[in-house]
Amino acid sequence: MVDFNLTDEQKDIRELAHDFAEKEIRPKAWDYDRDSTFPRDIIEKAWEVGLMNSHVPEEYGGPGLDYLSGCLIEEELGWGCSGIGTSLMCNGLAAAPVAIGGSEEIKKEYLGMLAEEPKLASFCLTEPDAGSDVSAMRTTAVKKGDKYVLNGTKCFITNGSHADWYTVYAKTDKEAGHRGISAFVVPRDAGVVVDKKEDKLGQRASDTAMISFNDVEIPVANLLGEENKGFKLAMMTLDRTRPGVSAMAVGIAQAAFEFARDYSKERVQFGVPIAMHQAIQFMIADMATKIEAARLLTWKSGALLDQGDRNTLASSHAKRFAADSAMEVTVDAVQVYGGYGFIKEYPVEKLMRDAKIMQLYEGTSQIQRLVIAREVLMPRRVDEPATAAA
Ligand code: COS
Repeated sequence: MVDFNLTDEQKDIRELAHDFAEKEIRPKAWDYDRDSTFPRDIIEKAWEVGLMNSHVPEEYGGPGLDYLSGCLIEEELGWGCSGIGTSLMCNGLAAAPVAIGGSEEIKKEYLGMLAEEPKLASFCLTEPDAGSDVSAMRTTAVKKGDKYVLNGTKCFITNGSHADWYTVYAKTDKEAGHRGISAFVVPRDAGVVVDKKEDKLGQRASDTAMISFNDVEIPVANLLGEENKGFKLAMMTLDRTRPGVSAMAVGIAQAAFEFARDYSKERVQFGVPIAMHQAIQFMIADMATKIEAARLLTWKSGALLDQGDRNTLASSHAKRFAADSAMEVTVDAVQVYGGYGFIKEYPVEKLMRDAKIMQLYEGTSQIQRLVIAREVLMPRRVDEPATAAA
């Protein structure tokens, strides 16, 4: 039976996240965006109130929340500021492969670290020549005795300049394509080098860095899952994190919608508030429908995980639709503001800039369409059950 009601716990966590976004994020969001300020102070507060590391299981000290609750949190943080929200949620992306593939010792050490202190972790998949095409990566991990030695460069790494540890994908068999990739946990002090911080169009409060590994040695115990099975681990991770990205896109769209709705009731043209003009009403109506539909797809993609079902198709539907809708809704919000929408003194141009990355990171809108097309055109190609603990 389909039930759109949230549990009392889910309502409470949503309220906590909304309250946090309103009181701690919103007052600083536009300044941090302008100055590209890393929100360390907000990260510490969010960690303190329990809004970080949502899916780290209780046995490793985390809150062990369900995926739908994670989506509720991400929507509210995205409503507050998606740049700051991305900084807060990035640990989830790095932690998922550890939770799925790490040994008991590795989980205790690295997931435990996130639960014990407001530490940060980054997910390192993308490279300058390997974005959508993950298999084209060039970073290598060569086994030497009881160590792996890593060499290579990763780019667009969220929280890369600040992370305490990194989940890194590297080739362990250069000839084997996607079947030659393995995943590792790499502590920062193993010798990770931060090459540069990117200057971005949007989400300017989030840190996006290029990092490199030059003969970085890590113990063989830091391998996640089996050698050469890292590609699947990455895909299973993205299945689990795309619902949260979708939720953040819904949050951006919701924020833009609220600003545009309120402004349309205040701004007078031709003798009446512009909300009285059908041209504006239809834009507001379309925004509302897109947000509602995106939220429902997002909830479904999270709820499937909570039921232990595979959600590859649902998470690509949600990510594709929510990201594209956030872009459309924020563009329309600027339109409702007219010329003022183009001015930085008004809030909506930031949201339009922030929305763009939702169509790019964690798989572009085109990659989501590719996944959807494969899933609907071909029989199911993978049969791993989802594990709600990850
Ligand atoms: N769960 C588990 N396994 C999966 C999977 C999933 N969701 N999707 C694919 N696989 C498996 C396949 O079953 C296949 O397994 P075999 O080795 O047994 O054949 C293997 O992974 C390779 O799959 P596929 O042939 O589909 O790989 P492609 O190289 O065609 O790549 C896409 C697939 C394009 C979907 C993938 O590379 C991708 O998601 N790219 C985007 C990456 C991304 O999001 N980057 C953003 C960086 S993170 S911020």
